[in-house]
Amino acid sequence: MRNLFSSRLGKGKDHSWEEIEEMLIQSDMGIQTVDILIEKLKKRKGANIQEILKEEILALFPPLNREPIISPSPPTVILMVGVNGVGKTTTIGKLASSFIKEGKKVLLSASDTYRAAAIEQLGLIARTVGADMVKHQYGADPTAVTFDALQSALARKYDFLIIDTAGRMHSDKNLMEELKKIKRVLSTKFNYSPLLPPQEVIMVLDAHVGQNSFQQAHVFHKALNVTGIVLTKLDGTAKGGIILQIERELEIPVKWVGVGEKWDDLVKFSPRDYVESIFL
Ligand SMILES: Nc1nc2c(ncn2[C@@H]2O[C@H](COP(=O)(O)OP(=O)(O)OP(=O)(O)O)[C@@H](O)[C@H]2O)c(=O)[nH]1
Ligand SMILES: [Mg+2]
Repeated sequence: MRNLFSSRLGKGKDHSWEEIEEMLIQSDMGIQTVDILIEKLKKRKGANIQEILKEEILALFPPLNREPIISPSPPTVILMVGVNGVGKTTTIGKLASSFIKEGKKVLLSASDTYRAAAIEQLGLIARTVGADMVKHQYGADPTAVTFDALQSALARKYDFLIIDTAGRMHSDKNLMEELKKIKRVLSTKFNYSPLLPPQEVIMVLDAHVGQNSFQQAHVFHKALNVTGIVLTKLDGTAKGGIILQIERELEIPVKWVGVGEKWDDLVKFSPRDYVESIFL
């Protein structure tokens, strides 16, 4: 993500609009956003194109609430969803670790009963960060595991319950229905808080995927009403412009970004920091 534009927008260089447009498109912002940005840039005269771009990109971010939603009565339930391999389970470890550092009690639900070794992977994370875990056998109904986990979180007074789910393509109707069922069971059977569980439906996206992430988010949001996005793997060469497109067009706040594989490699997303980082 770093140095995305500055090396190509050297001071004192002249750039055609086509060049600037191409550069913005390559950042994954989406054509619509790029068009708006180019229109705005054309209206502004000034020698320092970098500074103007920074200001205009920042101004395009909508005023969304990017703070985590916390239930007034515990537990706060976080349902993690997304396609295969994007970093859902790793992000659960990062979130659990940060909550535990704040002195909170965290329970994990091994509701990915499908992928080989998924339960062991979550179990290892739980042991490492100091969380507890509810699990069933492989092949068990993920809704049943989730049900047990929330019952247990209520009975044993956990502050957070984080639910791991199996990766699934947004185009797979049956698996999307399964997620809807998990969500429905949480909010209809466990009415313990004015904010019905799950308080957060967090969709995890991989920054390397680029434009297809927008499609994924669109479909998951329609099915589940996603409350926040985590964009992972921004430590690589990915550009992250998709953040702007998702916030503008779907109005889902990006709450965190993943910047590595260690537990503390999860940072709260801020548009200002993002804009500064792409112009380093
Ligand atoms: N570099 C980097 N790697 C990451 C980040 N987040 C996750 N990963 C890596 O991405 C890979 C997949 O992570 P998982 O957490 O297992 O992904 P998942 O979405 O749970 O995968 P499935 O359960 O199989 O759908 C692992 O190798 C992680 O270490 C990140 O922010 N940066
Ligand atoms: Mg996983």
